[in-house]
Amino acid sequence: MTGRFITLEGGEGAGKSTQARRLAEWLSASGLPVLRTREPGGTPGAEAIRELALFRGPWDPVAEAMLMFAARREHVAKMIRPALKAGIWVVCDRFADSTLAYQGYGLGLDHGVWRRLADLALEGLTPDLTLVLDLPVEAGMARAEARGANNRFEMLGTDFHQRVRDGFLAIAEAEPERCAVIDARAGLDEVWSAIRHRTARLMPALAEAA
Ligand code: T5A
Repeated sequence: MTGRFITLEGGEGAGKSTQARRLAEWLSASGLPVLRTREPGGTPGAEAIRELALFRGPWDPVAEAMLMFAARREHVAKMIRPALKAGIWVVCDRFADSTLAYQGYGLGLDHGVWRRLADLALEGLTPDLTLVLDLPVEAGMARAEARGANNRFEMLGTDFHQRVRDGFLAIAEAEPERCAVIDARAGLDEVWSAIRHRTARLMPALAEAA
């Protein structure tokens, strides 16, 4: 049996990394083999592209999307697909929806270009479940600032981050079967409970543990 592919999406400071860790630990404690990874990054080559994409630039929006998809292609080909094929559940902190939200909705990249890059890089790979952690922009930026270490995107203004937030909500609305919007304003435990219950729908044995 192949593994399941779960992605966490959302704006800055929404709590993706924190909840991805909890989710991976919970799945693992439920007896499932789990790989937790992140984007851009995950493999040595993709981590090198992450440095370019996040800390150099600014890039032309198409070039920036190509960098994200180059990293993603490496990640998918060398880590995600082999893991899924081996029956491992993959929990990924950001994936292709981030490119549509940030480079597309945020920076104005044509959505058709995103589609073409996604077709080329992913060859049909789609997450089984995407958890969209939704938080007002100011609250997310405050959490990200408190955590420290700004990348290039975190320093863009409120208008940009509002377009990104609206973009994630539009993506979720267009694909309600795949995407679940989680209200990330709540405390860590409440957010985790919503994530656990939604994820449990992927497998009957998990529903008992949720
Ligand atoms: N990007 C990425 C693109 O532009 N295109 C792409 O295709 C891709 C893949 C990645 C950057 O790259 C851009 C988007 C990003 O700007 P990153 O460092 O991976 O950079 O940044 P983020 O993914 O945004 O990571 P953050 O750390 O900013 O946000 P998280 O992971 O959502 O939040 P987390 O878990 O680190 O939490 C932040 C702080 O808030 C607290 C945590 O303890 C932590 O201190 N917190 C809460 N506090 C109160 N209540 C809660 N419910 C909380 N949840 C978390």
